[in-house]
Amino acid sequence: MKSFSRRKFLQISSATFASAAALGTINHVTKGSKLFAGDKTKTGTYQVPTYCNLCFWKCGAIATVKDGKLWKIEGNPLDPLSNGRLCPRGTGGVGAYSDPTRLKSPLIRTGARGNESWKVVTWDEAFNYIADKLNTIKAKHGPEAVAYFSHGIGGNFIKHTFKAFGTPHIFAPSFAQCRGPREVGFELTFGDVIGSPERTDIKNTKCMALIGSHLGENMHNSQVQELSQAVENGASIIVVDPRFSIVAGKAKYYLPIKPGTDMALLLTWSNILIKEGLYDKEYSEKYGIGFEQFAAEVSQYTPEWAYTETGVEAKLIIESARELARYKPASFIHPGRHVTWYGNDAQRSRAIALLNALLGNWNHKGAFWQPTKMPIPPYPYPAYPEAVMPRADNPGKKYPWAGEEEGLTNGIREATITGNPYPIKSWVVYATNLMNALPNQQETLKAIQNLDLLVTIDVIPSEIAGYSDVVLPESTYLERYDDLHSSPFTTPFLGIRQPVIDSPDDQKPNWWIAKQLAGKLGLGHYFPWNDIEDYLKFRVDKAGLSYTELKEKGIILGAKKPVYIEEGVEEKFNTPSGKVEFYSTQLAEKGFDPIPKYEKPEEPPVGFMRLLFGRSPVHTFSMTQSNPILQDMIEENEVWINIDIAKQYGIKNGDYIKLKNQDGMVSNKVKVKATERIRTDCVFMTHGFGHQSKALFNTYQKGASDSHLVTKYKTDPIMGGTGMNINFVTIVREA
Ligand SMILES: Nc1nc2c(c(=O)[nH]1)N[C@H]1C(S)=C(S)[C@@H](COP(=O)(O)OP(=O)(O)OC[C@H]3O[C@@H](n4cnc5c(=O)[nH]c(N)nc54)[C@H](O)[C@@H]3O)O[C@H]1N2
Ligand SMILES: Nc1nc2c(c(=O)[nH]1)N[C@H]1C(S)=C(S)[C@@H](COP(=O)(O)OP(=O)(O)OC[C@H]3O[C@@H](n4cnc5c(=O)[nH]c(N)nc54)[C@H](O)[C@@H]3O)O[C@H]1N2
Ligand code: SF4
Ligand SMILES: [Mo]
Repeated sequence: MKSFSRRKFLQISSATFASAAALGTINHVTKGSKLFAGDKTKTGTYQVPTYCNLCFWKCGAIATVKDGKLWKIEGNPLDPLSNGRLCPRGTGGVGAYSDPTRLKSPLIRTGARGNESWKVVTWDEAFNYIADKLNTIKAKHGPEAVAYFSHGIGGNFIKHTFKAFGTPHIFAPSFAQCRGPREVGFELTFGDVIGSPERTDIKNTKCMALIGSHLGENMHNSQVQELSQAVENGASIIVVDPRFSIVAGKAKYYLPIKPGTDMALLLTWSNILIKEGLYDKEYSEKYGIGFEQFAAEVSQYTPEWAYTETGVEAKLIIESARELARYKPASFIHPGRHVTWYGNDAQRSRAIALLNALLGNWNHKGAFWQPTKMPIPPYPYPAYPEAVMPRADNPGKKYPWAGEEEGLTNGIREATITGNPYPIKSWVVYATNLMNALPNQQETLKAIQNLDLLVTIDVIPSEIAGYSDVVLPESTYLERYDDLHSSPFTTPFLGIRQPVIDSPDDQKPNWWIAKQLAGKLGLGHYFPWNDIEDYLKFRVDKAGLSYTELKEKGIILGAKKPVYIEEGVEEKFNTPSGKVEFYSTQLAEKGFDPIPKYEKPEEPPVGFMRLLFGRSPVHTFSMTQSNPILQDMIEENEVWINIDIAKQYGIKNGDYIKLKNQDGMVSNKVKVKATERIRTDCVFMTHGFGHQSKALFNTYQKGASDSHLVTKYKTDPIMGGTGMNINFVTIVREA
């Protein structure tokens, strides 16, 4: 309670809620004012509309430059994602520019991998080195031996280079380490995915249940703004979390669930809705298939039984179920986002989808909307070469519902370690810190040892950069153009990212890197445009929109389309049966449970607690801890420990301890937050701290790294994602 950063943490969190409600009070650009897009020769003050890159939500933003200096970044009021307000991270974007740890020039490794010793080289030398190695690998092993990893829109152009190179191995951690199970669970049930931004109608809801999703710490801007609107409108919020999160403080019902037992709760809620006749009977009969089997299956899950599994009182389970039913169809169970928890995550997501089906809320106001998107024609590139070999990340389609677009990061790591089904010899890594994003760092290191070439393109010297053979410094988002942004949302829109200020050193934008590298690889014809603006203008023109207007405003809105199913219209579902699949024949055919079942989670060994983790409201993953502005707000993470457990160990708030996991892995020292706001069987810390890269000198070893302690993971048999909430830790007192 007394620690400085804890006080700040609470201030920030409540300020976020308060300010999200107070839209329009900030001093943003008034409509019609002239925006001098990209003009860096101007003295005085000018503004450039762009979109944020402090996380992958891509809020429309307006940067102000004063006498050649980057001054501030605010939300673009035209942008439907930000509504003119950025989250604290976005506002701290100025610090991405001034980060003292930034990579300045291309580097080639001189010492052993991981030693972080480098020689500075020119871009040409770096490209020659990379192209030479890639061509050798291609000649010997085929293009499939190269894997490209990226996260976020900035990876698009280099992705194009590697598709042209001929590899099918394109990866992002956002599937197998993040939201993959949710998309699979919903697709199997409704025939459609949730997508990003989530198609949740938080703004209009009357009742929403959050299963872990810690909105308010998870700062995805639009959702947090909508949440604060919902709270203001008096919506009932139900929070299910072993930890009393920030949003739990806004909840009507808080269910302090035993970690890993959510399936018991979800199936029991379903049973209550059916038994008490509170579900949408007409909807289930008309649109559902296998409802009878589902009802029979869940009838075994009683609230009294659920109490023994979840630790949540039967009365609370019943009341919260009734609350959800009371407001249907304007009530829903939020599908969550980071759902790779226990390895049965696709089934848990299916249980969430099925509960929503019982509420008859799919594509209904106050629950889920149907996405609309501004159609922007793609650039007419030559066709990519066909892959000769089948993918190596999911041999024999062992995981039938593994996504191909984002691939199985963990699967390709496995193939790199074993050489099966064939050798993988190079990783090219753009804007993802694989050392921290993937569970089990030792496995990642093992895979790296088998590579002939590891290239990282980053803005700062991340951990994965530290193990790379070549490191390429990218210009930050404030210094570059990027691909056009049109996400599926409630309003179709188009956004542009454009340079606000010059790069301070020898950093270059991703599109330039992609094009140069393609040239060196003999693939120059895949980049028929000369300059990024030719590319952007071409696509915007083709869409029948004005490039000049886009540059000036940053955002162009499309015509609104209906986002809810209209009253009386026959609903359609893109499942094999054309119905909402309470019973999944698809799953049954592949040998999986057609209806989700409860499995007991593994218990912690004596003296151990489950390691849980989540988001810091002012940081993004492991990418912002060195940002001076955000660091000033929160410099290190804390470990939440139940106050009674802390007493048993004789530790108090503000003490430093270490954590040791079930495999003997010991963390950095980390500050204790002894609190009643967490159960006794788990501890919690925010992800991304405890950096091991020495070159991140201003954040090196500050706080502890959850990634370091996540040595164990459980692979989801349906989609291949990595459940990571299955590690246990014990407390090691500092001497
Ligand atoms: N500030 C900030 N915001 C972000 C991000 C960021 O880096 N920084 N990243 C974004 C991204 S990509 C993602 S995926 C999201 C992730 O954010 P969310 O999807 O909202 O959250 P999770 O990581 O799933 O869950 C963390 C919460 O789940 C609780 N929890 C842990 N185990 C269990 C359990 O067994 N049962 C239940 N019911 N709860 C449990 C934890 O106590 C914690 O409150 O955040 C997004 N927003
Ligand atoms: N233990 C553990 N593992 C997790 C999670 C967790 O909570 N705990 N969360 C999971 C989730 S939900 C997700 S989505 C993933 C996220 O995983 P990642 O997307 O890998 O997230 P980061 O670790 O922040 O790595 C992002 C990297 O991009 C770099 N970067 C930032 N901006 C730019 C840019 O403009 N250009 C370039 N070239 N690089 C840039 C950053 O410096 C950083 O090194 O991690 C997953 N893994
Ligand atoms: S949610 Fe925050 S960090 Fe992410 S894009 Fe929006 S303003 Fe930037
Ligand atoms: Mo994520």
